[in-house]
Amino acid sequence: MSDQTEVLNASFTPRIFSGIQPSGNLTLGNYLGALKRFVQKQDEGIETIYCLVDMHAITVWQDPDALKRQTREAAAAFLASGIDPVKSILFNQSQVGAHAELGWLLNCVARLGWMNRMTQFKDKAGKNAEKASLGLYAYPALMAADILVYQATMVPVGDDQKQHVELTRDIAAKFNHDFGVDHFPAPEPLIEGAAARVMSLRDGSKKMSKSDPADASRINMTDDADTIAKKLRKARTDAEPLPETIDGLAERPEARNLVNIYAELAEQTPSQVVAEFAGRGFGDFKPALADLAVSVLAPISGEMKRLMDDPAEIDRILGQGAERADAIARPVVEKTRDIMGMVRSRQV
Ligand code: AQP
Repeated sequence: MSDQTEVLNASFTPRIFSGIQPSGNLTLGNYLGALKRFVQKQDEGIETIYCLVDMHAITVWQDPDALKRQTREAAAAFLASGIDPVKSILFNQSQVGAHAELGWLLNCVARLGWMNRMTQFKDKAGKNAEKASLGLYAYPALMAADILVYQATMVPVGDDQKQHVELTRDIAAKFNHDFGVDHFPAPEPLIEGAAARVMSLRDGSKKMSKSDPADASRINMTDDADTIAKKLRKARTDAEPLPETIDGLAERPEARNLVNIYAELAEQTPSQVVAEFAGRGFGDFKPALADLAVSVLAPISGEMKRLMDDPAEIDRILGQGAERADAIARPVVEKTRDIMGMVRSRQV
């Protein structure tokens, strides 16, 4: 962090914001890259705000009934992973209108050239960019609003989201500069751990993603023990045994991915994992990894099922979280409008 950023951020309450799209089954990538970190941060005594970003999910088509189910299921995944809705604020984005409102204001600050550099749009829109929604293109400005509407100073994310958090800093800096204020902090991406980018089980060059059409490419947080074992058994690897040191994994993306997953699940470093399995083949390693993954995920998926039996309770938690989130976000949006010169005379 530069000295200037440090001075700026020191004038804001330390606050963490992050979100996950309820656009399908949450994956082991979401768990290791995001949820597990969210729980650690919650327990570090910093204010933590976590959001199911349903307005991001609809940047690609979502069946309305499925979106509701996925939102509740994602909330259940947060709670089952250890998010305490008293310690943390947990809600879905669309229930706090300030996100969309600040999103528009920031659309008018962000530059087209910045958006054109965003790799996620290129990946998701693919060759058919003309047919992609305008929302998919503007997604990073809404993400900036999600973070800045809480004046959040830290954003725990997987490695794939780093570019979006950097863009958020650019938008915040341009706003502060254009209006001569220190209204927004420069949020820091927190990217930690061996599994900051969990890769697809079928292709070590692609990240594990909940919207990958191939279910075998990922482990879903709700997969049962047999499914997890089967997916890992079939995971693409090479024929070599595991090397003596992690340097030996440099040109072996699929093997490296499985070692990183093992390390993160076992709370070890990749070097420790390689030292334990050195010289052994995947016939030994994959079943050990499957047992470990099941031991971590089975209690979480069991608790998710229990929570999903009472969707009204999940809705109550999200509603209460939205109230608390709105109390922080509303004054920030109002101040933003004041700074930008919009008349505010309505009595509320
Ligand atoms: N494979 C991954 N490895 C590590 N972290 C990951 N995250 C997602 N996939 C991995 C982290 O999870 C958080 C929420 O991401 P998201 O679901 O909102 O969006 P995404 O990054 O676009 O994830 P998906 O699974 O690929 O979603 P779809 O398929 O709907 O686009 C973020 O912190 C992300 O880094």
